[in-house]
Amino acid sequence: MLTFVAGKAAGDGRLAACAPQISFGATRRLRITGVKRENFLRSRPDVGYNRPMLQTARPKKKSQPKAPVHEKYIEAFRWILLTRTFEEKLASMYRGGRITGGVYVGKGQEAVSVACGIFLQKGDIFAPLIRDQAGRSAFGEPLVDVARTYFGSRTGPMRGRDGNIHRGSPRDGQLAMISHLGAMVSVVVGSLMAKRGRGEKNFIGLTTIGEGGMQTGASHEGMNIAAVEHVPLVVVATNNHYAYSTPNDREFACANLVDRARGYGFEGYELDGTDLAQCLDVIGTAVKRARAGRPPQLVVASILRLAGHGEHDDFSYVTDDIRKEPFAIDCLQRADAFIKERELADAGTLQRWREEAAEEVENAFSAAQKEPVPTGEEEDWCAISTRDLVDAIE
Ligand SMILES: Cc1ncc(C[n+]2csc(CCOP(=O)(O)OP(=O)(O)O)c2C)c(N)n1
Ligand SMILES: [Mg+2]
Repeated sequence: MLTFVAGKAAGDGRLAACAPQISFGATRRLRITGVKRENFLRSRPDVGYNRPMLQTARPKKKSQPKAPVHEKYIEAFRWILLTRTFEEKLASMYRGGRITGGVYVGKGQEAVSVACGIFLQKGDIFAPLIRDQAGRSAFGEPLVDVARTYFGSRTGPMRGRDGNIHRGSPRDGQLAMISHLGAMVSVVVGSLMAKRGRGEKNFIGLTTIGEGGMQTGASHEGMNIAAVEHVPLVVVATNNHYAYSTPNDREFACANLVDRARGYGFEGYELDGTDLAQCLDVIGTAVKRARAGRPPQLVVASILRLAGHGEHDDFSYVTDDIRKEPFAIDCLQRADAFIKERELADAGTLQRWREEAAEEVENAFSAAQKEPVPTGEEEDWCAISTRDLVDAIE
């Protein structure tokens, strides 16, 4: 089994460093023996937070032509912009007491997420998690349906029965997430097996998971059965360095999560999730390979969660040192700088995109706010039945 490791993109945002610089060969392996467990990752210069990512990109010479920009770069950037604008508004409404229940945002994670949704086609299955608004939007979820879910509108996809993020649209291939971490992997595997059994062709499934969720028994079982059944699955794991307030060194002891790909029978890739170009290249490649019948694909992205676990969490446990790490760069700011540097859009166009995003967000919230919530007497509420959901599985 080959393991692919994408190199770390150059910090100056050059695409040359982000184009598919995928080196074929085994990832570096570390044998750690006789090391005191407590905080041992922090004390080692070559693992955990301190481990430099593999640098496979060659320094760009002045005479080299600039690599072409990924054809989906601008589209992806605009989904990120829309998501950030939407979630900032959502967070401010939560703080103003206008949202009931929790609010969870994907700040810093949008470049990875958008790349998860943007390559999927009709007939594919997407099982997103709580930080995947960018991917959900890129795969076709109307923003008004998100606003409807948060406001409990009976017109929304969950008919006002879900408070925030467990919404889905099975008919469109977007599954509603199960809260129990890791559970979605086997749900997607089962859905893919069902599609295969029905004789469908050319479909794939993509699910996302956090580095914390990767440590659950359910995720190990799901990954194993995916490889055993050789289903066309892509698992995109985002290591945002925390599960709630638990840091990496209390979550796992292996040197690198992508090394697990080989153990499961997956093909594995590692990427810098702050770099939109690299996210598009690496996740786009994984999607293509799954569709082409390769073994299941594992992509491990590195970023820092730039918000609390939810809006109730001030994430004061994230130290200043960690906030200065390269993986703490904001993917939106980095993409904005890249667009300016490459002159992909001028300042006026960027401003227009921001205004259009703000308008779309306003429209979604104002439409959803006017809609009625469910009323107990009128609703035929069934806790476990799906018969009254707007979007039943056909
Ligand atoms: C099996 C299980 N245990 C605990 C939880 C509670 N929980 C919800 S999110 C979360 C942290 C998840 O961390 P990670 O997987 O790294 O994703 P992130 O929130 O960082 O995106 C926890 C512990 C859960 N939902 N399921
Ligand atoms: Mg995490």
